[in-house]
This record gives sequence, structure tokens and C-alpha cells, in this order.
Amino acid sequence: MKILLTGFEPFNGEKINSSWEVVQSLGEKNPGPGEIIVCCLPTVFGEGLKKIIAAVDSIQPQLIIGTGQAGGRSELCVERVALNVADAEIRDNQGQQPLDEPIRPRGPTAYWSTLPIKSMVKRIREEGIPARVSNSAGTYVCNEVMYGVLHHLEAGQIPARAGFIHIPFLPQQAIGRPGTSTMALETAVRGLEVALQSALKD
Ligand code: PCA
Repeated sequence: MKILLTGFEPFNGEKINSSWEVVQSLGEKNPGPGEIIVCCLPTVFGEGLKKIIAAVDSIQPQLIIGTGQAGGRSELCVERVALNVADAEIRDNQGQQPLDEPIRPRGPTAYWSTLPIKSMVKRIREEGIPARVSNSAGTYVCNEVMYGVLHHLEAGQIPARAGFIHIPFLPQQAIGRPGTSTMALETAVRGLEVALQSALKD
């Protein structure tokens, strides 16, 4: 059983991206069951999606979980749905800022996550870690990656489950941002590990 786990490079002037820190740690741990293969995606419209699709095609994982940083959120957010739109409030790492653009002009309006989102949230919470189902992955690069991967799997009739989890800032990212929610690295890593186990068996 191969599991593709992705995070993103830092964006918006940050020095780190919590998602990549968490994904790297879990990849080093590789606790099983299954073999985790990690990949860091550029925070660039078009490029992040290209890189994850190339990884899916070469690794042929049975499970694909994308993660991204959602600064300001206080819980691990298991995303329910990806929308066919790119609408950026800030520029990406190559200065692009698409507005109201479809990701796939002939694609459906949205794709549902094919992960057991409710079970994943339940199991993370049973560990005492804050988590919830989120009904919006936003309209930035993370949403594009989630939408594009689900579209690729459906178009190619590839039998893999896929979805996306947003991760809060790490504590060091709250410096200079009073009142901002954060989650400790070990907590987020454990939450992601449990989410992954749930996705494999529920
Ligand atoms: N978060 C952004 C893109 C990269 C990341 O880590 C998002 O939520 O779209």
C-alpha cells in the first residue's frame, strides 16, 4: 500500500509552511501501515498541480492526501469539497493572481473528497486533537491541487482515494501575530497519522 502525502513550500513571505513541516516529520516516522511517500509542492498555480499529478502517475499510490497551511485556523480541517475555481486574494510564489478562473473549463463545478472525512475527524478528536470537517478548501493553490487531483483520478479511472487536510500555523509562526491560533508540530503530526490510518481502514 503506497500513500502519497504532500505539503507546500512557504508562501506569502513566511519562512516555513506548517504543512511541509508536518508531512516531512510523518514521512520520517513512516509508522505504517503502508509506505508514506512525501512530496513538497510549489505554491504556484498550475505548477503545484503538475507536480502532484506527475507523482501520482509515477508512484501509483492507493491513497493520496494533500495538506496545506491554513493560517488562523485552530483545528486540523479535513476538507469535504474542492471547487472548480481559482480566485486568489494574494499572489502565488511566481506572482500570479488568477481571478474567477475555472481550473478545468469543462470540468464539473466541484468534486467531493473520496476520503472518509467524518471518520477521520472522529478518530483525530479521540486522540484529543482538535479537528473538524471543513466545507471550503478556499479558492487558492490548495483548492486547485485538491480539485485537479480528483479530476485526474476520475478522468483516468484511477482507483485511488484522495482528499485534502488544512493544517494550522505552527507556534513559531504566531510570533508577531498576537491571538493567532497554532498547533504544536507533534500534535499535528499525530493527528495526521491517525487521519491516515482512518483513511486506510474506514
Ligand atoms: N496553503 C495555501 C496554498 C499553499 C498552502 O500551504 C492554500 O490554502 O491554498
